[in-house]
Parts: sequence; structure tokens; C-alpha cells
Amino acid sequence: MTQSISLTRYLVEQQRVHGRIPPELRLLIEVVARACKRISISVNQGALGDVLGAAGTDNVQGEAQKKLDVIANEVLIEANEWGGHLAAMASEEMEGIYVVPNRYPQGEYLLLFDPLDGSSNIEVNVSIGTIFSVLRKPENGGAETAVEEQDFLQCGSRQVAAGYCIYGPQTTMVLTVGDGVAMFTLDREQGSFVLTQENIRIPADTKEFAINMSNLRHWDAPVRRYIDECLAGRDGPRGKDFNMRWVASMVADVHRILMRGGIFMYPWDKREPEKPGKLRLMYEANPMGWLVEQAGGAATDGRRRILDIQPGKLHERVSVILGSRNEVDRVTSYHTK
Ligand code: P6P
Repeated sequence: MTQSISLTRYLVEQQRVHGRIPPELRLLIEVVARACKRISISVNQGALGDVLGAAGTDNVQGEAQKKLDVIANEVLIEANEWGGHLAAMASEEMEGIYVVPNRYPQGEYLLLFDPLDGSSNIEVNVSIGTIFSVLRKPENGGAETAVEEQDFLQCGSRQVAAGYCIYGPQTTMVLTVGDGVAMFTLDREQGSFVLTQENIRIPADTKEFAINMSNLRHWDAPVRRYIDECLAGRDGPRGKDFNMRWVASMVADVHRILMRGGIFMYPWDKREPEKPGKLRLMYEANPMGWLVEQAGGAATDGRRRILDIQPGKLHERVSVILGSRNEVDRVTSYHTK
């Protein structure tokens, strides 16, 4: 029987053998994984626990928070604030950054997360997940300078770790530290994440697209052209039939693409023309974009590589097209013609 490799052992080898991650970053990832295990317990309680329904509050995006949004956010804050590996955190559920309190040691990393993505699926028992991204605190001013929101506004190409935990039929963590993409499945008997796949690769071609088709009349011409060609199937210019999936949970749609290929699109549309898109750059598009690139795929906003976009504000939104490289390149070419 092949010896199972735990997340801890995988990270120790990334640290010791490959010299890729310092001890503090290894500790950070392990703490996030432990927090995700705790979130998974609450998610799996469902109607048996006091975790369903609305929290009665709105988040900074003006969206009604679910109880599990608040619980997941609190679990991640409480798990990460005391360890000495972090300077501050930012969350989809909080307007400003959360600076580690003075009673705890300050670290050199910044952690960003969407604590529970896809929470509209909670009540209908469809997969949801936690998305996280790790940056280094800029050196400006030395270690003693207080961290500010501006310190978070770094391009996605400066991430040092990114991943998600999907709470589905299995609880699975997918992670990159810049050396490809690895997947860990939660062994509930041991209570630990076990390596179940590494060097995940996204096929360059696909026959599966993911988009919310109800927005069709609001899309810009290049997106409309691409989807029309997919719908035309083998009788159209693509010469092959396509299938469609839309879970309305980015974590679930991206996980499917990492497992079998596909293209995910949440493009700009004219419902809110002043906004570049619905999804958030810092804690959704950047971590997912890096994971997809590390697996051989591509991620753009239709014109620019997602990871090259310089954020202007913490909760900046962006148009997202990611997945099988040849399909993303095709959509991008339609935008730039
Ligand atoms: P729509 C979930 O609310 C989310 O942020 C992503 O996880 C998901 O891909 C998208 O929004 C779904 O949006 O408009 O289809 O409900």
C-alpha cells in the first residue's frame, strides 16, 4: 500500500527539499487548512445546527450575509490572528483590513479570503467553498510600520500561495505555492488532509463552457460571439458540439475545470456598466487565476492577464474568463480584434 502523504508532509517537503516556502508560510497554510476543517464541520451540520439562513446583516458588497458566511469569516480570523505568521487579513465579508492585534506577534504575510464562496447554494445543499490568497507584506518602512490597506494592493503575480477548500461530496483542498497544483482530500477519521492528486493539468482544449446564460442579452459582442459559436456546435464554425455547466459557485466550477478542463466566464455585462464584472479580483480572480495558470490554463479579463492587473481598491471587481488555454485565448482574441 502506498504511504499516504499528509498536507503537513507535503508542505515540509516543499519547504525543506524544494526550498520553496519558508516555515512561516508553511505554518500559515496549515492554519488555513485547519480553519477549513472547522468550517467544513459547520457546513456539514446543515439544518441540524444553527447555521442556515440569513445572518440579518449585509456585507461591504451590500449582499445579505448568510449565517455561515459570518461563521466562516470568524473561524478564519480567530484561527490566524495569534500565530505570528500574519500582519493582517482581508475578507469579502469585511469592509476594511483586519490588522493583527498588538497582543499577538506580527508576521510578514497578508492573507485574503472569500470565507464562503457560493453561499446562495447553502440552503440547497450544493457545493460551496473557501478561497484564499497569500501575499507578502511590503518591506516599505521596515518591519515596525503599521500595515495599511495599500499594502494589499499588489498584482496577483505577487502571490506566494493560493488555494481553495471545496465543501462537497468530499472536503478537498486545492493548493499552489508556485510549484504546480496539488489536491488534498480530508480523511475525517484521521482529521487530516491527504494528498490525492498532484501536478494537476488542465487540457488545452475543451467541449464544456460555464456561464450564466440568463445574462445573454446583457453581454458584450465578443462574449456573445464566442457563446453563439459554442451553441452552433458541429454545424457552426467550431465544428464540434459543446456542453454547458453552471453551478453558481465559482469554487465548484473551477474545481471541475481543474479536474477535466473547461472554460469559466463571468464577463462584464450592461446590467451594471460602471462595474468591470461581478467577481472580486483580490480574493476570487487572483487565487483562482494563479491555480489555473499553474495547471497549464489561462486567466484573463477578456483583454489582460488577470495576474497582471494592478488593483486600485481592496474589493475591486473584474471580468473573469479562465480555464482551458486554447478556449481562453480564443475569447481574448475576439476582444482584441
Ligand atoms: P450568479 C457566488 O455568489 C459567486 O460569487 C461565484 O461563486 C459564482 O460563480 C457567481 O457568483 C454566481 O453568480 O449571477 O450566476 O448567481
